[in-house]
Amino acid sequence: MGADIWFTEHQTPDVTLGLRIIEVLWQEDTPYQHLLVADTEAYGRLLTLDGAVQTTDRDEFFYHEMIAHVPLTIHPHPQRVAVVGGGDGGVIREILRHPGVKAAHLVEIDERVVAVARQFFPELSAELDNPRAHVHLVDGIQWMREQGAQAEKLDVVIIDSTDPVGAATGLFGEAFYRSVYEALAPDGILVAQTESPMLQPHLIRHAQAAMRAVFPHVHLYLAPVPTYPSGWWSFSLGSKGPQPADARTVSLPTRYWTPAIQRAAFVLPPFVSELLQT
Ligand code: AG3
Repeated sequence: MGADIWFTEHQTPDVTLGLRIIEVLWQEDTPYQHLLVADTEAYGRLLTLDGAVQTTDRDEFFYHEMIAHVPLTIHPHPQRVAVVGGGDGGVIREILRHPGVKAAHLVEIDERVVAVARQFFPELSAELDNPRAHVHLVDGIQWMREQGAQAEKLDVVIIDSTDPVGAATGLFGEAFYRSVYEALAPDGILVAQTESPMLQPHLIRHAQAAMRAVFPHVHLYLAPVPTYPSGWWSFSLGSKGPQPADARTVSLPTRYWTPAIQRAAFVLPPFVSELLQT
């Protein structure tokens, strides 16, 4: 039994997650947020930003596999992919498992997240040095606006943001989704993490409505992420054409994602589908 030191995330004013800490390895205030790395008894190494769990060594695969492989198999032939946020590199790692992908862009505003991930999360960040990965340490909102004017369009855009507070709020709105739409090729697909159906239903409703104002096809899918608020997470998918039912069956070295899990993830319980009716 370890020392009695706990990390506590105040997920809502009324709900917390507590993880027993073995050792705090790093803490700093970056220009954007408070960053902490610690080893925990239950979930291994932990990364938090402004007190919110971003990832742990033991449960990162649920989230990174489900945010990456779902759009990459629904798209018929993804070659150019961009991730906004996700400075830890976990989504890039999953994207690069698809041999057809020629370029995976990471657009992260906080260079300290990338640096700390390289130091403390070698398995997550290893693929950032892959020649197919391109790291841009800039504001994703601005970068996406500029992409619309580029001749080469993106096939898949993945928003791996923090919660919609502070700087990340703009990543959940109609204006940003419109710039993603402009940056996407004709078959393009957007996926964004959209928080917990149990604890943030209003946020899902808001993000889905904003996406529907821009994309002709909008879907929601669900997956467990044990250390995130309520342990159950949502992803919103906007598509210019390809549909979840068209997903290619590919074989990948995964621990949670499979083609059957993916099909099941789009089956929504009634209280969640009700959220989507405006
Ligand atoms: N980005 C989504 C984190 C949201 C978690 N929210 C919370 N704990 N309150 C994770 C980044 C992983 N690449």
